Amino acid sequence: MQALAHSVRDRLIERWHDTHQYFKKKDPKRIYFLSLEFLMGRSLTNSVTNLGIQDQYADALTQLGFDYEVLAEQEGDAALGNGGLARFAACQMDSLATLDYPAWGYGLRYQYGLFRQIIVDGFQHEQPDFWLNFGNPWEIERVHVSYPVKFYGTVEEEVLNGKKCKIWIPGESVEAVAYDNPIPGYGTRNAINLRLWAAKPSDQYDMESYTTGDYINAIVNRQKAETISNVLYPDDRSYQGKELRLKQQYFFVSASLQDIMRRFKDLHRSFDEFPEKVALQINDTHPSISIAEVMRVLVDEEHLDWSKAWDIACRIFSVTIHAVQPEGLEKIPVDLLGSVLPRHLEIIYEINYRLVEELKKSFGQDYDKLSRMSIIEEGAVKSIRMANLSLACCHTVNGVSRVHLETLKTRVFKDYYELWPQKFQCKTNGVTQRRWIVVSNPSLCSIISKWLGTEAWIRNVDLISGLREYAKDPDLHTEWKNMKRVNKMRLAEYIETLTSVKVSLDAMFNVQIKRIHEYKRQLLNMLGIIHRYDCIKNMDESDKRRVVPRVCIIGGKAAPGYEVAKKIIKLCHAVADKVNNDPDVGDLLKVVFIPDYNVSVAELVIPGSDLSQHLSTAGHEASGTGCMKFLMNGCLLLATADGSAVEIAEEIGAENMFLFGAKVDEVPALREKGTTLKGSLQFARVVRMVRDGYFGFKDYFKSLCDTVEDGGDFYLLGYDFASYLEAQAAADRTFVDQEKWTQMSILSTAGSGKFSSDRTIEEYAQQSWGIEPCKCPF
Ligand code: GL4
Repeated sequence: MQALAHSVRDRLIERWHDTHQYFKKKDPKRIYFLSLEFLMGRSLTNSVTNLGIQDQYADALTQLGFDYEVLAEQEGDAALGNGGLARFAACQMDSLATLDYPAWGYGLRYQYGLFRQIIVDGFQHEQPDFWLNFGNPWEIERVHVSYPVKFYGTVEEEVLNGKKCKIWIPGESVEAVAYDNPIPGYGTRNAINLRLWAAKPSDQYDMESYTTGDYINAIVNRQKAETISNVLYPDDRSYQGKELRLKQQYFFVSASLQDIMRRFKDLHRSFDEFPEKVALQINDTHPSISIAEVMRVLVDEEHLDWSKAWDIACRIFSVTIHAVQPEGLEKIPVDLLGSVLPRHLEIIYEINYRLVEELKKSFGQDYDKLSRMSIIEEGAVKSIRMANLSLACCHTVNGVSRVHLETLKTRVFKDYYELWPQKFQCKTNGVTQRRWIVVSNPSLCSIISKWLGTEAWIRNVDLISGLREYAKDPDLHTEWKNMKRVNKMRLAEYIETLTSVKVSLDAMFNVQIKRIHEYKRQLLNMLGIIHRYDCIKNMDESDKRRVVPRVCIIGGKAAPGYEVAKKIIKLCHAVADKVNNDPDVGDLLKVVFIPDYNVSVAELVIPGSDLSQHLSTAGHEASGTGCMKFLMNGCLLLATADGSAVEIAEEIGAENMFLFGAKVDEVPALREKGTTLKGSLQFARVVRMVRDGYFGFKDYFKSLCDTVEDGGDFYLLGYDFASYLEAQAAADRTFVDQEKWTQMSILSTAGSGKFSSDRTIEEYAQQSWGIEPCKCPF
């Protein structure tokens, strides 16, 4: 595998090198994509596919006595991210390369990726992911590309050319070393760069201790420097008020901006041209300290006037918000920021002062509004609102689905929307069909190309709608069903190897794979399964013959400190234990928890699924991208009208999916009603079964049951339960009619074109970044 990977890497490097020479020669405006997380998964098959050399490699390996697929399976995942946000960043890189945009990705090269999930007696345990232990063939270490990144210290005043200015005297310096990861486009020679920074001790680091003889301490301090890029925070939503996290953010932002400015200065003298050459994309609020850093460099180091520098900053930055709730937005305590980055704190205060003066012109003395819009949050812990910093500066603020943008406009950033409506834009997420069809479902890929008579859809996915014409064609149906069966067989083997559970290929494979979270309602899924189990137990043999057999597959990681999510994982296992060993049930129902869900597991599970579930309480999933991958693979969707599912229904027709549950605008009123809302009797019964210890662990599950009862049902499981069961029943009825099911499946794939990250990237390029393709000649 290593040898194979190194050989492919050589091909990659040629293109990557040529692309950068070409970009340098043409000097187009570049997009720099700053993200604290990239979930790249495996690289081998993606690279050989995009380079168009898969057949040659497979042949050559056969001659050497190896099997390409077996080798490809050996590769581990690069898991430098948590979930959807990070995988979306990876899909965007693929589209940027394929569409020939002059783009760079910047992030952190974590020593430990997202934890590995192991299950012991049904409980999640976390183990570190030593993904770099045997080296990473896909990266190129650039020892000569390194920059010092400074922390702590003090700010002093200096007089320069008769003008007072501030200078930062840092207290600590850490070296950022570049590791380059080539990202090949498909059907193009372009290969762009994802540059990840690793922290190394600086040479000047604490030289004093060496000279004063404090040798041991000097070495311990050197080691501390490396901890900055050591570990990825494993929680994808709540903000951690941690010094290390802030240092990670500033570390990658500072190194990236030094790199970007160096590249700019190689060819340009004046920063007046900066906005014509540079677009900076802030992926969620994590990199927003870059705004203060750009101001610091332009004002303190390049000696530009404040207003000139601010004008430049406002023209280069755009941000995408991925959160739904105001609580999900990052706040950094003022004391912490002031200690780690004292000059940046001053700059943020200055930005805020000018912002509030500006706001007063529009809102007068409306102090409530002014305090809501301020970058500084007063309160028990005085904090910096990183989202407000981004809003004040960025020319574009993007939401990730139409529903999400509406939430940003009407709730989360209402005041800002009223002031600057033109900044707010919708860029519905997408996923790359290269990885999610071509790489992970080669049989489907061949079918699509055969029926469309072209492979052009791999670069121009709108063509995929051409399948609609054949949605009723019996020959296509046969091929489609065969493809699904083969994929299910592969998945069934995987399930048996991992869990020893044998599943029937005739059953409907019903899947929910994603991070475990209360709002994603894996608990609703489990309660639905318990209801189904309970029904089967109470049936006579003739009723049983009418039951559609189901394999319920669940997978996902819970953040290590998230107790409720961990209890849900345990409940999955407790229910699985009972159901799978019940002879009354047999093949009518199987429950499987797939451990250590990650990108490569998704590549296996998605093509083998019949039905996929997206159950977030309406208004809570900003977009969701898993549903798009299932859609592309012709799996039917059972979903709430939330995030991108609303747009999917528009594309494929609501009649081709199973929608259920309260709508976004109904949710607040339902919550108001609170205790007066009654879940159905069926709901009460299944919760009681868990409470009474039917699946064991009675005391352990008590608090989990409490979350959905006694008026505390914040995510409205009780309210949505009846309509959820109805949607499940509708799925059963349709599954019995295989022709109808297959037709809906074909229409799902045919309607998935809009949900390609190629479309998303084109929208960003045109509406936010103002960049043009720059195609390297072959
Ligand atoms: C997320 C959203 O929760 C998810 O709906 C969205 O699809 C994704 C990419 O935009 O971003 N936000 C966070 S935080 N994690 C996510 O996965």
